[in-house]
Formats: sequence, C-alpha cells, structure tokens
Amino acid sequence: MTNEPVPLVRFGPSEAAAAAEHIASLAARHQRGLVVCGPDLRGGDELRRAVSALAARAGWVVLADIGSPIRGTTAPTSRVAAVSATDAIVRSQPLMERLGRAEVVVQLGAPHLSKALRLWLEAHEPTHTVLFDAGYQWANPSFAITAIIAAEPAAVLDLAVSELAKGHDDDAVDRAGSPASPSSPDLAWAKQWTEAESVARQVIADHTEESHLADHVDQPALAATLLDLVPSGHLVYVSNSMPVRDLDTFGGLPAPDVDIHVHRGANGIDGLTSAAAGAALATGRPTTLYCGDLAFLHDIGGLITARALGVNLTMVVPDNNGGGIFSQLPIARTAPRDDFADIFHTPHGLDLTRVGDIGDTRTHRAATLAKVQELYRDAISSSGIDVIVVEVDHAYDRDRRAALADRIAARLR
Ligand SMILES: Cc1ncc(C[n+]2csc(CCOP(=O)(O)OP(=O)(O)O)c2C)c(N)n1
Repeated sequence: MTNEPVPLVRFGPSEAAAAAEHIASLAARHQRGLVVCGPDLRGGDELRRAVSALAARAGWVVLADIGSPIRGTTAPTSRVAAVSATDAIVRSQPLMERLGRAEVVVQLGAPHLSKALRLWLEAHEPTHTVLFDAGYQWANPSFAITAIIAAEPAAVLDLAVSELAKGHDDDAVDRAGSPASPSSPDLAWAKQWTEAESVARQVIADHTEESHLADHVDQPALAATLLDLVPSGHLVYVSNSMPVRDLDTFGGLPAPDVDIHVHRGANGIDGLTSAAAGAALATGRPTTLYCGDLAFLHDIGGLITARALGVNLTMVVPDNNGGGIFSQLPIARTAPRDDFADIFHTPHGLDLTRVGDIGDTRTHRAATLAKVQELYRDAISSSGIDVIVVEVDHAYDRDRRAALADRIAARLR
C-alpha cells in the first residue's frame, strides 16, 4: 500500500493540549498503533501510567527496549504490559506479514535498540510517526516523522486518554483491564502482538532452562538468567555490542524498581566501568555492570579508579575472547576465516581474572549458569568490587544462538 504523504506538524512545549488532540484523533481513526519506547526517556510512574492508559484505550501495543523506563519499573503497581522480545518477533517474516503494517507509531525517547524493528518500519512505513522530542533532536534515523511534540509526554498522553475517554464508560475499562463500551477499540492487533510476545518468552524460558543443564554457557541464557537474578532496588549498567542486545531480547521484564542504563549514543564500548561506577556513586544504589570482555578491557583504568573510590559494583563479564558481535554480522560470511579473527573478532587471549592483581578486586570464574547464580548472589551481598568472568566458548554460543533463533522463528510462524 502506498502512503499519502502526511504534512509535518509541530507542537511546542506549551502545546500539550493540541498535541493530545492530535494523538487522540489518530487513536480514534487507527487501531494498528505502536508506542515505541527507547532510552533517554525521563519519566517515572506518571509516564508509565500514561503509556499504559493510552495503549489500553487505543488498543495499541507498547514496544519497550531494555533502556527505556517503560520496561523497567519503579513500582510494582505500574508495570506496563510491554512487549520485550521485539527483536525476535520482528525477525519472523511470516508473522510480520500476517500482522501487517502499523498505521501509527508514537516514539518516546531515543530509537528502540532493535535494528530489525527499524528496518521493518522503513520497509512498511506507518502513515503517521509521532516523535516526542523536547530538544528537537530528531532522534529518528528513518526520517519518517509526521508530527513532532516538544511538550512533556506524560501530560500529553494523559490528556489524549481523557480526550478519547469522553463519553465512554471509563470505569468499565479500568476495572476490567479491557474496554467494555461499544466504542471500545478492536484489540485484534494488540492480541496478536501479545500472543507473539508470550510465545517468544516461552521459547526463551525453555532455552534458558535447558542451558542450566549444560556444561557451557550461552549468552542469551546468561542474559535471561542475570536479569532474573537482579534484585529490586538495583541499578544495572549494560555495555554495547551483544550484552545490550541480549538483555533486550532475552531479558524479559526486570524486577520492580530496577533501573537499567544503557550506553547508546555513538554505541561505543569505551568507558563502561567508569560510567557504571559513576552511576553507582551518584545514586548510592548497588550496581551491576553486564559487560563484554573487550569493553571490560577497554576501561581497566576505570576499574582502578572505581576501586580507589570504594564503589559497590558487581561486574559480570561474558568472556568469549573477543568481539562476538561480528559473528552475527554479514561480514562473518564473506571474510576469510583468518582475516576475520584478526580484524574483527580480535581475540585477546588474556585471563581476565588477573585484574584481581590490581588489588581489592575480588575475581571469580564461572563456566556454568549455576555457578554464575551462586557467585552473583554472593557478590551482591558483599560491598566492594566483584568481577565474575563467565567463560563462553564462542563457537558454542554462536550455535546455541542460531538454534534459539530457529526455535523462535518456527513457533512464531
Ligand atoms: C570505542 C569503540 N571501539 C570500537 C568499537 C567497535 N566495536 C563494536 S562492538 C565491538 C566488539 C565488542 O566486544 P565485547 O565488548 O567483548 O562484546 P561482544 O561483541 O563479545 O558481545 C567493537 C570493537 C566501538 N563500538 N567502540
């Protein structure tokens, strides 16, 4: 279907009411909507409630990436029923063909981590893409914006929900969790997404359970296991490359009051330990850094400083002896094997537990998920810095990832 070009509309910081009317009119006319939430989004319970209410009222679907506060929560009462396995879902071509094009996208925060989502949206362009953008940063690499809103998102969405609710039986909607009035949204679209989410989550859970019985660790199962272990009240920092992608796709919903920080922007693998240590010091919260081995090595200086400052930090480092991400990229299929290792994977061959020699840094080694669980629980119950180096056989991890992707694809057909 070809879209009619939609003229760009802008709403300034003081135009919350007009922006809300715009969103309400889109919701009234289009049932196939996505609220896409990325990092760099400020907002607590108010925003979560507003996003939730809009999604319920419009029959729209919330896709929340791992760095978005919509995915993490600060109160158990305000959990948003967000889709978390977005990347795995969007990669299923037969499913996406059945689901069809989204008519409206409302983007909150920076772009969602999933490249597959971006490519799908570019190939099946929504008629309307509304960007909340207080700083006019145009954080949409697809250049697909039809409306830009500089007003505060929670206020705009609340007003939009009130606008939509005019004349409807609000209480029935709120009490039942699903609309009851004749003007209720058609929930077919949301239902299909929710079903896909629960199928993907079940396959990931089965995979992780299986991985717990294995002698080796695969990183999708490690990410899922780690997010399950992080207790309420903790802060998580996650490095770029596969750690952030794995936590996003395989990590599900974090426990209430877990804040997850990502290091996007230019997507560097530098400065991770320093950033996590800074976040731990600034917030006073017990902090976990989930960090690739090259990212870890990149910021050894940060580790020395963090130790000197008495930071309370637990570092979990999947050590696949280099940059595992490159084996997931097309270059892995075309580069000659030796060149690929030297130029892309770049094995370091170091024993990362030797950072313990720096002093006062407790280091541990885990070769199974059960050992990771045991070490992590011990580490978070003590202060100071713990580094848990998780041995990952790169070829094994690659095969397990491929098998998991195949299983998800087969179930989402
Ligand atoms: C400062 C910086 N240097 C280089 C890169 C290019 N780069 C992207 S991912 C990656 C590999 C990262 O390896 P690791 O942290 O071990 O994570 P893995 O790929 O194994 O998940 C590299 C070198 C980058 N993003 N940032």
